[in-house]
Formats: sequence, C-alpha cells, structure tokens
Amino acid sequence: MPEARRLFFAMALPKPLQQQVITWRAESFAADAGRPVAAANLHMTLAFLGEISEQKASVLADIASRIQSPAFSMQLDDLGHWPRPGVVWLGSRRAPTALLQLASLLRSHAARNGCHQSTLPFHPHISLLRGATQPLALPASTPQWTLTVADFGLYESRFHQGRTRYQCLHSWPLVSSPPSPC
Ligand code: 2AM
Repeated sequence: MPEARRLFFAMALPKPLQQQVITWRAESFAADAGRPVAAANLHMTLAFLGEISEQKASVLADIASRIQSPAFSMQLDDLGHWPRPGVVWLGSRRAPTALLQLASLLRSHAARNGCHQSTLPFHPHISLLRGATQPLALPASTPQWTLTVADFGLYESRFHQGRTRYQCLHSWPLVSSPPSPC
C-alpha cells in the first residue's frame, strides 16, 4: 500500500521576510523561551490535511488548482502565546477577508474529502517558537511587517534525523486585481 504523507495547504514567507523575522525573534525572546522554527519553515497554514493517501492528495491538488481567489496583503501586527501547544506566533489583528475565504474554502474541501478539521475557529498565524509551555513575556509590539501573498501551496511535513522540514509540492497563483483605470 502506498505510504500516506502528512500534508497541509499553506502560504510561505518570502526569503527576505524570513530573515527579518528570525533576526527580530533572536533579539526579542530569551534563548530558553522555546525552540525557534527554522527560517525556511516559517509559514501560515490555511488547512491541515493530516496523513493522507496519494489519491486524496491528488484530488485536493486538483481542486486547489481550480481556485480563483484574490491576492492580498496583510499586516503582521499581532503576537500571541498558546501555552498548551507551546506555540508563540505572529499574526494579524485584522485578517483580510480574502485570506479567511481562501482558508475556509480549502478547509471545507478538505473536510468533504475526509480530512478531519479542527472544531476550533481558524486563527491564521505563523508559528515562531515551539515547546514554549512556560509563561513568557511577549514583546510589546511587532515590527509591523506587511506580508504580500500572491500564491499558496500544498506542503509536505517530513520528520527526518530529528528535524522537521516542509517541502512545497505544488503552488498556485492567487488572482491579482486588474490595474485601476484612473
Ligand atoms: P502550528 O504551526 O500551529 O503547529 C504543519 O504541521 C502545519 O500544520 C503547522 O503549521 C501546524 O500548525 C499545522 N497543524 C499541525 N497539526 C494540526 C492540526 N491537528 N490541526 C490544525 N493544524 C495543524
């Protein structure tokens, strides 16, 4: 039987932003606050699919390839700590409607194809630290980066030699708005 793979739909961070985030993170959190997520692994999950078969992955990739959803920008102006899963995250105080609609569409297709979806409300975030289960002081603010999102992808999570790596298997463009006539 072919192996199931652990897959999710997500948006990547551009490389320059990855570097800015890890530099700021190193300055802003104590070394023992948690395990820093590797720069190349910084991402925002849209829909988690779990361990799924090749066949199901191919059905979901085909659906994703037909999505016509607008590109968008968002302010990364929010920070939080979830002590139970031990995650410190970066997010947005006002998630754009285009992001929420894209995630909702992907999550409903995932659910219809048998991928269990969390009953917790979708809270878009970029995990910065893991294993952060102890109380910690969050910085008062973020550098207010703007994340411009022009595509999204299907990613595989692999755990190998003690490290998690995320690999983009396919990506699809979001639709850019036409230039304004005036
Ligand atoms: P996290 O960053 O909040 O841990 C790959 O594992 C991605 O899928 C991560 O972004 C992770 O979110 C998310 N993820 C992992 N397990 C999940 C689950 N059971 N439900 C929702 N998202 C999950």
